[in-house]
Amino acid sequence: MIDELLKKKWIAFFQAVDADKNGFIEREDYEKITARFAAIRDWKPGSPEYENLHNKLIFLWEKYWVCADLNQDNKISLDEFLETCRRQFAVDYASEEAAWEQSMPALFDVIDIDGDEKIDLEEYKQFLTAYGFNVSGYEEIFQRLDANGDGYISKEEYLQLIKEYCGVDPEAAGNWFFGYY
Ligand SMILES: [Ca+2]
Ligand SMILES: [Ca+2]
Ligand SMILES: [Ca+2]
Ligand SMILES: [Ca+2]
Repeated sequence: MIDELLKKKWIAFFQAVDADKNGFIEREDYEKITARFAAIRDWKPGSPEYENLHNKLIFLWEKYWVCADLNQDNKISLDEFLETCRRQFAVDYASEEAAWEQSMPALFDVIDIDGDEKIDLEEYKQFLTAYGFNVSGYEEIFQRLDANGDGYISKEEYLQLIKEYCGVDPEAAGNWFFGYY
C-alpha cells in the first residue's frame, strides 16, 4: 500500500511532464518542454543556448524516463511510472545512494539558466511555466523553499527539497517544489 501523499505528488508530476496531454511520457514531451523553455527565454532553434538546453532536457528523458518504460514501447504510461516509483521508493529507502540523485543535479542545471549555482525567483517561475507545473502562488511557495531566506535556492537547499519531495512527510517544504499538487 503506497502512501497517498506520494501517489498524489507522482500523478501531478506525471501529468505536468506529459506536455501534449496524450497520457504518455515520450521523447516528444521533452521536445515540447524544450520549445516552451526556449520561447520564454527567446532562444531560437539552432542557437548554442537552445542546443545546450535541448541536450540537457534529452539527457533527463534518457536518464530518468527510459528506464521506466517497462514494456519498451518508447512511451511511459501512468501505470508504468507509478510502478517504477514504487520500486524506486523501496530501493531508495534501503540504500544510501538514491536513484534520483543521478538525474536531479541535471535538472538543477536546467533551472539555473545563468549558471550561478543558485535558483532565483524568476528562474523558478520560468521552470514551472515551461514544464507545465502549476505556477499559482509560486512566490509564496518560493519563500517556503528558500530555507535560509537569502532569496535563492542553493544547490544544497535544492537537493534537500527534492529528497523531501520523494518522501512522505506531509509538512515538508519540498512537497511544493513542483508547484501545487
Ligand atoms: Ca505525452
Ligand atoms: Ca511503455
Ligand atoms: Ca541562477
Ligand atoms: Ca536560500
